[in-house]
Amino acid sequence: MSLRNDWTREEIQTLYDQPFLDLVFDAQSVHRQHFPANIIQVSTLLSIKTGKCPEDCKYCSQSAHYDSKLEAEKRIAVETVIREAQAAKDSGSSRFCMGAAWRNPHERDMPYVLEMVKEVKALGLETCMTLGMLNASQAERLKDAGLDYYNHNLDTSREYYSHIISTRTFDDRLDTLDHVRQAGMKVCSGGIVGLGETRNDRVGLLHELATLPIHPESVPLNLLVAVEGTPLGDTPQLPILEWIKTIAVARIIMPQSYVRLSAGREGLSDSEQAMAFLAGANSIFYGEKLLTTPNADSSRDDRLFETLGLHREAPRVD
Ligand code: SAM
Ligand code: DTB
Ligand code: SF4
Repeated sequence: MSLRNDWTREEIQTLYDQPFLDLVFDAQSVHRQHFPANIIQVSTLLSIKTGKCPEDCKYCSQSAHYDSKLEAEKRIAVETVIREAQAAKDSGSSRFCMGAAWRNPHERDMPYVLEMVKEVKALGLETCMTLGMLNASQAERLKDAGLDYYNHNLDTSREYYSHIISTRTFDDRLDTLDHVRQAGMKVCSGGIVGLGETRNDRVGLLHELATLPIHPESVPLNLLVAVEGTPLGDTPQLPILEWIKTIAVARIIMPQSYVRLSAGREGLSDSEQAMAFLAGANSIFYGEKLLTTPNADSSRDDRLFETLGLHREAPRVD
């Protein structure tokens, strides 16, 4: 199947409406046309500046608007980041993703993040950052320092966006993605399911991602981690099969993108994760913590890889 950027919402809806086994079978078939079977890309996350974020994302433990009991931390030292990155490499991760709870990086933060990119890259890891909105010049400087990927999620449909975040717009997100592309970096962009959105919003999110001029190379699909103290702290869990369907549809409409099982893996059984891989997911976040919430246990992930006969992808560094 060739790459398409003209998917309609109706076509995406129709994919969701197929019998579950047909959908998962098609997704795995598409997956095998574009990727080697049984290879999973593994990323490790680190929060380089935690909490007190001025944005009001209703799901987030780090927003200053809510009382999530999270302990805020100032920027952590570059040496600490490098130590963590080396440990991530030693445990088999190919990409190191550094996240900051900023609306956007200030100019005074740029030397700090640029140095970090250079040093993490020098370890032979792929580099990724998620720092909020970027202007064109910041994107270019990150690219020049050696940043491979920039993570900036669309998170939900355009229509539902203002129900979840009021301090920025959906178009602000698209502008940053455009700056990242123009600078020549790879795009990591996906979303969250289980925010209380409808199926139609999930269709809308996938439609926005799959009709970008170039598909994001990496599509993280997060299952809401309901954090106490945030407005979504009591949200009932989305049925897991709906999440698996979302993965399968993403795999079919963006066949060359890595689809990442992101937040929310901690509570899933081995069989549920195996089904997500069958539906075409081929990437995970590995390590004890995501940014601020617990992740699936590393030794459990190692056993799961062993049981399923999955192998880690090596870093793809130039
Ligand atoms: N501040 C930056 C931003 O929002 O772009 C980067 C960090 S932010 C934590 C990165 C992504 O993590 C969000 O876009 C969202 O998709 C995901 N995320 C944050 N909190 C989450 C939660 N409680 N459950 C699931 N995903 C979450
Ligand atoms: C993404 O889509 N998910 C990651 C990464 N990109 C930065 C973050 C998940 C955060 C989950 C909540 C937390 O640990 O704070
Ligand atoms: Fe801030 Fe990002 Fe959390 Fe939103 S998701 S509150 S922008 S850290």
